[in-house]
Amino acid sequence: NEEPQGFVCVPEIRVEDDRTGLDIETLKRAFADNLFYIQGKLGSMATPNDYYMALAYTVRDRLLQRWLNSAQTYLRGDVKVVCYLSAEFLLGPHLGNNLINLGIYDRIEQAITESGLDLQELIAQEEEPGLGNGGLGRLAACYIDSLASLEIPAIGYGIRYEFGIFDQEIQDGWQVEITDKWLRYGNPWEIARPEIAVEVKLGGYVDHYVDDAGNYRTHWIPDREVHGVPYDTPILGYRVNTANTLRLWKAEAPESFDFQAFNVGDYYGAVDAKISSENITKVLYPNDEQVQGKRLRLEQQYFFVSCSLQDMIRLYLLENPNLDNFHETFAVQLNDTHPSIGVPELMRLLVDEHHMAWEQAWQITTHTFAYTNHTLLPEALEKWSVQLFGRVLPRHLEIIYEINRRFLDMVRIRYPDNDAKLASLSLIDELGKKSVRMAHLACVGSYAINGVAQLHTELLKKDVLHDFYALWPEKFSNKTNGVTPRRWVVQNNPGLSKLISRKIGDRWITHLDELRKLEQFADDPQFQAQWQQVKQNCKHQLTKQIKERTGVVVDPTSMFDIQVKRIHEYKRQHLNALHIITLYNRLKENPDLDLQPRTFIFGGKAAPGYFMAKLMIKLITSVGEVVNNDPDVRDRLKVVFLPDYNVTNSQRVYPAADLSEQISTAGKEASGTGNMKFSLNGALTIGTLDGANVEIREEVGAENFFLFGLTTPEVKEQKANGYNSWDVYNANPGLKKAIDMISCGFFSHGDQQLFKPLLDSLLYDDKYMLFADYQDYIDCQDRVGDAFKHKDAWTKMSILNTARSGKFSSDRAIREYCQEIWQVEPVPIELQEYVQANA
Ligand code: 6GP
Repeated sequence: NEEPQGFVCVPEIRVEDDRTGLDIETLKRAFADNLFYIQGKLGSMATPNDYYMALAYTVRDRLLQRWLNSAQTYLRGDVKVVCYLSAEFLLGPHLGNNLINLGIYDRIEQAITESGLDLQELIAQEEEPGLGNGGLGRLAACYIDSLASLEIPAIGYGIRYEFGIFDQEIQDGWQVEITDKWLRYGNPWEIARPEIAVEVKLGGYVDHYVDDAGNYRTHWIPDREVHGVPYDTPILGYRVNTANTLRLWKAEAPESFDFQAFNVGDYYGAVDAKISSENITKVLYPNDEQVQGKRLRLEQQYFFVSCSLQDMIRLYLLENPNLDNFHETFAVQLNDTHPSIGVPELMRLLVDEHHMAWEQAWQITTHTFAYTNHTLLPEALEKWSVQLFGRVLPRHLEIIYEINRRFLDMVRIRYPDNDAKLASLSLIDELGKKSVRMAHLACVGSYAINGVAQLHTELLKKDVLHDFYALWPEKFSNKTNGVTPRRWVVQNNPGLSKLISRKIGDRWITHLDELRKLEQFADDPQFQAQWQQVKQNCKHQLTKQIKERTGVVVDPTSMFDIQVKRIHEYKRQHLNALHIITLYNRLKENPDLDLQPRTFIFGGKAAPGYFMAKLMIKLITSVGEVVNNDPDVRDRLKVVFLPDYNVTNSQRVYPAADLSEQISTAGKEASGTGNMKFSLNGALTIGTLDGANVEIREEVGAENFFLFGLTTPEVKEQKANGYNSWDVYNANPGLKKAIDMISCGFFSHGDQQLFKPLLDSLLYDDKYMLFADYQDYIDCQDRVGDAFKHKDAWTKMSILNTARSGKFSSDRAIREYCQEIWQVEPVPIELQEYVQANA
């Protein structure tokens, strides 16, 4: 019968067929097939990207069965699912990670080599999805990796930005931002699901009325509606059958708009409306820890949260008759306050759309959400002016007022006649321009609140959220951050991984505490030599990359002293620069000084609107220009600014580090996660008692950590006692000289104005206490320089750093969240030989 049969009956899919087989010949054929049938190319005309795409599809085919089986298993009624709501997921490239997690890296490498190609080159083709700014977004990516690896049912919900974090170029020493067109050549890892798109309302007004049965009802009449289309990406666990879903929402104009406008002849008006709707997910706001009070940003937040909650409700109602036990199926984590609009949105969905009584809806809501705070910086605490809020989300503003009314009634009972308490706890800031405090909304609407390192959580309880802590101490707990050892050791440091596995087996990859077994070899000369060799290889690779990307030639035997992270005054990259200038001056005074050669490597992006941060980049590159080219230095110091620091580029950086710079002002860095990646890869830390540095030092031992600087209470005390940086400057000749050189144009071709804003902020304010910490930092760096000269002792410290960093696995962190906050259990996935086509 030659007639096409249609799809009346779809046959079952046999999964162990040519499309999923894992022997080398099958892999090679699948790769060639995909090149031909998907990319439409023959080898002779294929670009490197075509090859990458063909390989990506070959790998994707091999994880689809896990993905479908996982989804089907979770649909069963009795599974509790974690929903991680985050405006950012800084994933990094998928291909290498999926090869490792699937356990097919070596086979694929062989198949690709036998096809006459180079696997590393194909992996390098992938445009990374840079859908995040920094720590917060990267943490979300580590956490979804761990959730899948621990076989926890989970969905990551976020935004499919068309343009992620900008690409950074350095021109004439300044940062230049380039649009990140990451979707330009297509994205083989995502599958669009337009059939389950949802509608999101915006703007307009609210109608209150009594229905025929006498019930109070609310009707929100929006002035705009937008479609949310989910794009799903599989997130594979490490060597398990679990493949969870990352569901990112894209905004599209609803069809109806076009038709309406078409009928009245306003075709261009319709197109305008379409463009304006689609703008919602156009671009990631590139600010890290600095709120951008823009209407579009609020629309982004509401858009993805509403889509996600509607999606959860849809899924829930597939299996349940009503929403009464919604919170028993979903644990929803708010990754900072960006998704905290979820609290009034869930209330609206339950009360307005599903006609639930307020009290019951509030019970469900406050048993659904948990909130993680990621920063203590006041400029990062989100507030929305009531006026703007009411214009975008009129119904939510009403709901927030009602939540607040009930909340403050409770506060009044707890603190009678205490107006100050009411004002400080209220969801509405009444001072100046009235605004909604999103952190307060998150606290009131959540059953659990956590910080991301011990010190940070203590400071939350003491300062920022003190009044909430007094009210509900039982809601608070600490969950120290962690990073995934799959990406941050196995993938980015294969040499080290193999060395470790040869010594202690490979269970450490999922049980990172087992790295402790390395301690016994810390003094073993043979092991030390192997350890050094691995580090040296990594430094060679980075040296090559530095040459290619910046033209600077560095010495791989020098100490690699590295600071990579967003550029921020509180992170104090300029303190690091002052150290470089200080060493430079010593060499100028005494060219024959026996100085430990160092390569200073910086990387990081500045928010495009953050002038001071951009000036810090210019300072670093300017100092580099002078130092790198001064013959007196005789190459003993080199300064490199690696452009476009992102996940891909970072993977060469951590393994090559000798020294990790974690030098923020005490009390400012919530946790840090780069600090963990460095330590795991055997770098020693020079750091303040800030964020997770405190715990890293506790774990690795004070003798294996270079500590300097004021403590958090000391910072506070000095400020209270009228800290004056001008006096410190005048009293410290080394510091004074460094500052004066910048000021007189030594690093700026005589331009005395260029760095003035930066210097003025240091000399007349020094909010982040650089001058207060300067001398201690320099002294500590001298100890680092001396220690590095003793190769064996240094190597021992390096081994012990790796061996004792097991705590900083995101698996440990996720286990704590599962047990202490979400109350969820692993659900192992069975691989069925057949995927039921009609299931
Ligand atoms: C960051 C914190 O600055 C960093 O210390 C922490 O490790 C990371 O979050 C993960 O918890 N915060 C942000 O990136 C941010 O935007 C609003 O906070």
